[in-house]
Amino acid sequence: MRIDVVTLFPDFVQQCARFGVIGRAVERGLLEVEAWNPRDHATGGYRRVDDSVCGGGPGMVMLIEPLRKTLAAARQAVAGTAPVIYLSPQGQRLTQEKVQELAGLPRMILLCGRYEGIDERLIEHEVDEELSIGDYVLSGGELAAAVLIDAIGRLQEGALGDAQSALQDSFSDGLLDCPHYTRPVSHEWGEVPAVLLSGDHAAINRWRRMQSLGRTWLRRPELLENLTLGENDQRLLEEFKREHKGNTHEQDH
Ligand code: 9WO
Repeated sequence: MRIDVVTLFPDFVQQCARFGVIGRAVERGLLEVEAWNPRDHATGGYRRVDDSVCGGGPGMVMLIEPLRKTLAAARQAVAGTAPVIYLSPQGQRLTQEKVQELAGLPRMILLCGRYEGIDERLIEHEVDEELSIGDYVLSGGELAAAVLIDAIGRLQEGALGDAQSALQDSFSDGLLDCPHYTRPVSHEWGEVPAVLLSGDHAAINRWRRMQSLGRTWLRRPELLENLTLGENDQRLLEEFKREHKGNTHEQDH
């Protein structure tokens, strides 16, 4: 997969693709990340990429033409259509389902704004989708682009080792992850749950599923509203709720 990023800070974006799982995916040719700087396509002595806000108000707005030329250059770089995705607080909220959809594309172009934003006419004519990683305003779209590159990059086939299969990701089925433990088995802060030491993989998988369901119920119940749980999952969640109520009752005394 190839991701082209239009950004005033290309070094930042390239650095984000150099480490860990994403760095290895790039080294293995599973992922390609290219950055394009609108300042390279700005004209005039000052190579302006922004201008004052029409109607007055604080800050600056990114100009149409440098972005238009940069997008044209990015499209021309590699054949094939690529959706243009603008990272903005006004976008559709990013979900794992959306990440999985995007991870299946051969190419995409990410557009990162700065200042107060981008001239609306550029968005209307060039942007296919707006995506938000959360309801907060950052200094620019680059960190959101880095999040998207990471979430998509780790889903590229071969990016994760077998032991880290993305298919095991709890969020891949809409649930929160189960707790994880490592050595020492005994610590002043507690013991590793015995089931994880039992070698009984069916029991371990059952415990992990119950923990994912239970944690989702406790911490993000709204996620369960979007899911249709099978009979087994419903039984596991009920068992978790009974145990949780029992523990909470103990804690009250
Ligand atoms: C700046 C600003 C200042 C005062 C009042 C309102 C304001 N809105 C903005 C603003 O949205 N600036 C953006 C900066 C313009 C587009 C790029 N920037 C950005 C993207 N900030 N936060 C994001 C972002 C992207 C994806 N998901 C969450 C946040």
